[in-house]
Amino acid sequence: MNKSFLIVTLFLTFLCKLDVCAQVNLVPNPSFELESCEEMNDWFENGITGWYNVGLGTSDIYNSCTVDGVGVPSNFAGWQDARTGVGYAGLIPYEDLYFMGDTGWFVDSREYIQIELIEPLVKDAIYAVSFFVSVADNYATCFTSGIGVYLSSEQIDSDVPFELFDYPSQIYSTEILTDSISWTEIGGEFTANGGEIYLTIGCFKHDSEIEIDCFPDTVTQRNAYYYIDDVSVVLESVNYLLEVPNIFTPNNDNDNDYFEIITNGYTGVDVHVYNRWGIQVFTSISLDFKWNGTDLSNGVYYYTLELERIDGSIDYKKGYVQLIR
Ligand SMILES: [Ca+2]
Ligand SMILES: [Ca+2]
Ligand SMILES: [Ca+2]
Repeated sequence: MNKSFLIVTLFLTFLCKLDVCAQVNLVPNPSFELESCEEMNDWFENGITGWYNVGLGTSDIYNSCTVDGVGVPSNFAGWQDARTGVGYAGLIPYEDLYFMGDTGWFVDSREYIQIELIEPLVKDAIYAVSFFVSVADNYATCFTSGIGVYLSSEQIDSDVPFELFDYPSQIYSTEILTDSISWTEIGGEFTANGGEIYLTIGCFKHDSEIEIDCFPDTVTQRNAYYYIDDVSVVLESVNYLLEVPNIFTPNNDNDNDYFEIITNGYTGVDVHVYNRWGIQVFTSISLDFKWNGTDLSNGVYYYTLELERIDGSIDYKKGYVQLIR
């Protein structure tokens, strides 16, 4: 009996309309702005709204309300207007042999900044990911390629100062970045595995894997330094998937024992199941619902499904499911 199990499969690909989801940036505070100038003092301890330093790096935040070395447009690292707003970030994606107190010398020195996205990425959905950089030319003695974005479901962190995170950045610059006058966009498309909710910016490649170009007489402290502004993660398309069985066999043989659905791209459901007299026998608002038919008799039951898409619109499906013990 179980071998006769049939599945009704509905595959949908939905391209976002501009007015529906193309404008939603999943990065909160994408432009590194402050709620108040006092927030600046909290950067190294707790971060600013949304953003924080990773591990023991000392990435920087700049804002026009501060003149103390980290102002905008003029600051210790160089001179740059914000691309939008009045604030931006800055970090070292590459540094060779950084000496810090008595803790020693480091190769592959890196700094990173991180933020938690507004919502996790959806499996198999395609996102446009981008951010802008500009060389901080008072501080940098080198230009590099390799600075990029790593999207992960787990938060990444380290107790080792300036440790390189050896993760595969999904979006990164293959070009060496040299522009200190304007902002250069680093961007691309990313197909999500699903569940990514942390976005980290920095260089995730070893020195040997990136292009580095330093000023000729730079010997002791070779480092690149880039300002960063306007980080964006925007949904472009989703592969919506819905599989609903038309039969289930709750006899505890681990084969089709539940009425349940397989979905992708949906954020919520409202399911109702009725018997032949129109009496509701089951309901749930969990996408992971599993109904074993309780103690109901064999027969045909009627279901309705309302599924909420990630953009908030609703798909409706109704049909019959057969219960056979
Ligand atoms: Ca900004
Ligand atoms: Ca500049
Ligand atoms: Ca079964």
